[in-house]
Amino acid sequence: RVTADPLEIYLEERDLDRALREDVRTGLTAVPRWLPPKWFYDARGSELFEEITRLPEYYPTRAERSVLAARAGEIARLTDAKTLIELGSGSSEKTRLLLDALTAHGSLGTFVPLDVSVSALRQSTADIAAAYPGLRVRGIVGDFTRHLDRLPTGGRRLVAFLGGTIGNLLPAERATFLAALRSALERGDWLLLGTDLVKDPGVLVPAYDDAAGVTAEFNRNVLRVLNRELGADFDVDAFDHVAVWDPDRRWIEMRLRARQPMRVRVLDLDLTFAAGEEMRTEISAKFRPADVDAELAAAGFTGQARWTDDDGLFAVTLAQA
Ligand code: AVJ
Repeated sequence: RVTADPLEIYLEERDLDRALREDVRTGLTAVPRWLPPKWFYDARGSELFEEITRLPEYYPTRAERSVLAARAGEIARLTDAKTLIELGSGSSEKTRLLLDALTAHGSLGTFVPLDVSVSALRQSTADIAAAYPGLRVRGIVGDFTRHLDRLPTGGRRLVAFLGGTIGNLLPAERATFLAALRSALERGDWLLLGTDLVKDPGVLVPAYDDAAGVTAEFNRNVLRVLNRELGADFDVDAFDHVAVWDPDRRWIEMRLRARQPMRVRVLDLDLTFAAGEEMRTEISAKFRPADVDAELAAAGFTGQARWTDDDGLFAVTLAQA
């Protein structure tokens, strides 16, 4: 490698380890048990997620990409952004549409992807630095709920939070996150927010319970992470993948269901699972357009524009701080 390592590491190994232990202790001793979705994304989990985005049932990635393909030029003109920051950037694959448009528009100097997955960031920063010569690429390994104060400051920033990842936060966490993001920004900076929309459960549920079983493997991967990182002894294949639509809270809930009674040791915990016991591993909230406006307004953003794909599956909203 001739170029300098473009990653700024804010999530040190021991930091990550401490956060994982805390989450596991809190979540696995709660009733019902739960685990936060960010621990899905080790190298294997990030690959499985990329595989999910190519599944026929998983429409959000394709729908959002079609919006960005149609609107990236308009977004570049409206924002005139010098710095593009991407939260939860993963592979940054769809972000290339924004990078292309902002580069053509001529305003962009720096791209700052932030993600918890070191492996995904190493790959994406290297790929993007190679594809966009002249662009400064500064990857940040971090948690978007904790490291907003580490974002670069100054000069017409556009923060992209795509993929519907905001839906993985609980409503109260979303409000806290959006308010923190607003206060990390200067008036006039921009937020481009991707949100999946409420729709027929006949479309929603298969997107989180695909026929090929990739989402099931992705879900079970969190147990593999706990086994490897904490020396837990989960019998991973004894847990079934469950995806349910909650029409009142308007979110998809992913769970892992113990197929038989089990005893699991993790940290200093000795856990008993009953047959059929479920633990929650992710929520993925779906929005009505008015919900997005209300949540952005409550955090101090002004709505500027919203676009959806031709089938009305997914929304991309541009708001200003
Ligand atoms: C990328 C986090 C938004 O919630 O749809 C995909 C993750 N989980 N299938 C989502 C996910 C199950 C995805 N996000």
